[in-house]
Amino acid sequence: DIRPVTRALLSVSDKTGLLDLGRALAAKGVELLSTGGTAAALRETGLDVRDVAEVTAFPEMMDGRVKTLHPRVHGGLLAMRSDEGHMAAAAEHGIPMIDLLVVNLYPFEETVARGAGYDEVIENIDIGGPAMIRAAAKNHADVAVVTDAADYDALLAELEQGGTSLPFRKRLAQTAYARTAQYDAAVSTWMAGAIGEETPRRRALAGTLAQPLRYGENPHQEAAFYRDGSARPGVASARQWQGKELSYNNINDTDAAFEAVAEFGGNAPACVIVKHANPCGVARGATLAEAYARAFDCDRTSAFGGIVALNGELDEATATAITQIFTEVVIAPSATEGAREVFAQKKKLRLLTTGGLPDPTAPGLTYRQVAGGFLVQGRDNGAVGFEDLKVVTKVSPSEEQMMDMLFAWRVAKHVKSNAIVYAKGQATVGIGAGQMSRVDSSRIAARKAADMAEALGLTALPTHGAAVASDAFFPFPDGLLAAAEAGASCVIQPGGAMRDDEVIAAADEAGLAMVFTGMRHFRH
Ligand code: 93A
Repeated sequence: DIRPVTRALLSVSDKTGLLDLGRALAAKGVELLSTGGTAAALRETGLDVRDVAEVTAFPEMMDGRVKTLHPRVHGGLLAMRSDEGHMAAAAEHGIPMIDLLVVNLYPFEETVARGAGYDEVIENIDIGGPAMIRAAAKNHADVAVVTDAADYDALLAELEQGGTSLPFRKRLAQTAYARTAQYDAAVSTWMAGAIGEETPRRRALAGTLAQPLRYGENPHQEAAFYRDGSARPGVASARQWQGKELSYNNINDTDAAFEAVAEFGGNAPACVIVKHANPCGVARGATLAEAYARAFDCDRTSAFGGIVALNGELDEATATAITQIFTEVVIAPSATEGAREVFAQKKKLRLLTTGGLPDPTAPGLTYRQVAGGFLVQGRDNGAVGFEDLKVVTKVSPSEEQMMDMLFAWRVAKHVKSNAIVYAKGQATVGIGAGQMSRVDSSRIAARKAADMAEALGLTALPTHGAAVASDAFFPFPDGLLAAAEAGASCVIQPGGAMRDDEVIAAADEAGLAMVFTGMRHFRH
């Protein structure tokens, strides 16, 4: 199953490694066919190249939109060498056999990434390249197709043995189809954004490999990180200034932290500390350093080895405070030189800057895999403001309570369900995450608040007078009563339970103020 290569077609936008490859092929006596720019580059080094235009007897036309889309090209890629009929047709129509195809596509993803306009992006949709790649990959029984410069060396090694082997051609074909699938998915994703139609119902799933990861959630799991080409500021597009390579869990946690901090906009300092994809401390402050200190105070134990997300420029004072304990990753829109110098002392600490904050209300899609399929949904971009809150109790909340309730609510959106969040003075004081029962989450949040009081030597429980948020409605009064017992003074929750009346009555009885958001924030 070794196939010698007598003729190769090279058509590449990214000309990395092209000249070495061309020289090596020519040295083995391979005839080189090429399109305009590729042919010119090869000729410049003195290589003999035949223009595809000569083979097709058509010039490249329409600004290059039609170069290789011709039976003399596609016949040479698709003809089964073992089929007499195919070979007779090729002979009759003067179709030369192409044994090797080397193509990389118009840089569509890069063009989108640098913010090019609609028409320029459209012009960078490659048509002839994917058509040839798919043809050659289908016919891998006879033809080798290389779509990744990283495979040039392996190709030359195969040719040393007189030709390409079938297993090698199969692997190349599989890589080739992954590339065209990614490419079309990138086009579809970009178009969805361009026309404002980011619907989960018509979505191609694919991404571009950003980096292979050392391992996955656990060391025995293989893993890789893909970019989906979205322009959203975040961990996927961030610049890493220093520190160890990001791990799978780092990326997941950093994303959770940065998405959560973006909830507070960029106008006033805010900080989120995340552990195991859940916030363990969230706070606003007069300065970023103060916001960090207050977030840290919520749960000093869990913050150890955590991920810190900031909504503003990391400054020296905040950087210094962060380096006092072991921190895995810090992510912020930007960082001052002074802050970077402080971090430079901590070689392992990863610092990421994103250039901006994502818009929490922006549309987009999220994915989750289940056995045999994917679940796709619109991002949870729901946000409530003061005007959406409905007071349902006899007691009306004060302005300060309203602010704390909304703060707790925004945090609860980023806590795994069942989520219960206590907040006071624009800082969390107790977070209960990820329990199967809402009452358990309430109890845990209250216990965390008691731990905080002990750690900080507070005389009163920090839940005293706090706002409490629940990501979904209280089905029974028990969860709410647990919050009242812990000292909460006001409650924010979606409402809509069958027993809302009972829950409201219990709140009135306990003298609590309660508001309904009319929106739920499950996060599983
Ligand atoms: O505009 S195209 O879709 N029309 C074609 O017929 C065609 N054939 C190859 N683009 C086409 N290509 C692409 O041209 C290749 O995929 C490659 O990326 C690029 C190489 O062009 P050049 O050799 O002129 O630099």
